[in-house]
Amino acid sequence: MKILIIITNRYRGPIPVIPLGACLVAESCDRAGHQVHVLDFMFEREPLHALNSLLDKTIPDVIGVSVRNIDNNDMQHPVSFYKDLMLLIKTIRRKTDAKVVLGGAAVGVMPEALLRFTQADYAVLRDGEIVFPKILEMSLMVRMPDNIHGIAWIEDNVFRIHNGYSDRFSDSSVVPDFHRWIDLPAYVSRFSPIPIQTKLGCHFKCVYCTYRKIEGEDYRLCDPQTIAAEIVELEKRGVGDLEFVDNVFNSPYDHAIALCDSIRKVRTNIRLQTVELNPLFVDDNLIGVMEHAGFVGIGITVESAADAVLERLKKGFTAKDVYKSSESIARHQIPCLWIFMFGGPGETEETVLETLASRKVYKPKRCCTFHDRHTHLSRYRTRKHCENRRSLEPITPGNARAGILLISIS
Ligand code: B12
Ligand code: SF4
Repeated sequence: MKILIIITNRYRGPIPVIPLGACLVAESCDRAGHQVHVLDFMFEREPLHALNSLLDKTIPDVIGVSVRNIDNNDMQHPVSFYKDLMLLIKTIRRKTDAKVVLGGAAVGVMPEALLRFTQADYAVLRDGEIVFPKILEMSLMVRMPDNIHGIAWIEDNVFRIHNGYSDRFSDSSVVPDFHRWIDLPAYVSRFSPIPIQTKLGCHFKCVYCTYRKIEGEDYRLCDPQTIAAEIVELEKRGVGDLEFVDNVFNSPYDHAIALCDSIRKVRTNIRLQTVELNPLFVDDNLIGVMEHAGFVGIGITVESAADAVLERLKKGFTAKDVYKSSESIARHQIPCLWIFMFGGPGETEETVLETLASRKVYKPKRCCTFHDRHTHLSRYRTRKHCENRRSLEPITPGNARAGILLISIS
């Protein structure tokens, strides 16, 4: 079959993210014997024009639409990306009878709303490289078979869903040959590291998190040696920077240790990074093996160092764990990005001050605060509490409503 995969993401903040998932889907369709074309909107000046010209030349049987972001998650300057899908779908419908299948992280978060909004034929909730080729197998797609897990559709105005997860790491590749599908140099020249995923699933229950909806609660782990072998291949192809995009890098702890050991053994020079450490599983052993594996930067999202807030956010760790992890990190050389979020449930003047006091242990060299213009927490003036920092925007009285994000580098 002729397949077109459209990568709709054009957002470039903080970096233009390399579309790992959509490329994995393209490659698995190719392996299944389909004729695959990828249209990446990221660097297209006029994306709809590019789509129109393509559809003038060739009519695909099925069009997969990859949707990563619903919005920009920015309360001060909100942008809704999903609205752009309307014109895209209209263009497709005007030019072709192709079935339209939505996929991507956004679809895992809100499949019904996106199906209803776009009127697409099907939504793939996750694991696209396994699920999408199965949909293609039913060439006419007259009805959905019961044995495909991870799809949804609207039938007689009723939302239908087949939940469930696939064993993604069993036989499909972990890193696609990006050059075949996208303009990789254009991404790399804008400081985008190559993304790699070593696990799916998270058993924590943080109240604000969508990741379990996308990936599930049960862990699905990739064999550490497979990842190490992929990294060797990537280095041969000239890759310099790689980022682990796991929901939490260091849980399960044993998997993270085994992974770092495997990477250390293959002696790569690739610069590794992750911003997804959980303080509960940070100790000297972990940071040591990460340094030996080639990590040049890490990030830890603790949100708060006050028990009253951590408990209400259901983070699954305590302020004591935050302190313990910061002591371990401070004993090593690796630069660490500390990410806090103020204004969550249970936040008071005392809890803000408690969290800011933790800087004495992790000793930030620089701090930036991003905050909602109208948050009443503004009066706590994080600026006053950070030493040697460059504050992007001081928090001033009178610019208040809900959340402040504090990012510090130690
Ligand atoms: C790692 C990550 C980041 C990293 C990316 C680092 C990097 N080098 O890639 C950083 C921190 C930079 C980042 C930034 C942002 N992120 Co982010 N990120 C993630 C995270 C944790 C993993 C994404 C990932 O790479 N997954 C691995 C790949 C393999 O999976 P995938 O892309 O989803 O693809 C699979 C399926 O979706 C499907 N699929 C994908 N395409 C297609 C196409 C078809 C046709 C089909 C059938 C299937 C299909 O199959 C694929 C393979 O199984 C997700 C949450 C999550 N658990 O998914 C959030 C997530 C995607 N991010 C999100 C957001 C909002 C953002 C930001 C806008 C935040 C901000 N304001 O800065 C930016 C946007 C960046 C950009 N330029 O687009 C949201 C998107 C949903 C929403 N609410 O809008 C998510 C879901 C988290 C959340 N808040 O809910 N992010
Ligand atoms: S640990 Fe991370 S991925 Fe897991 S539920 Fe909490 S925020 Fe989500």
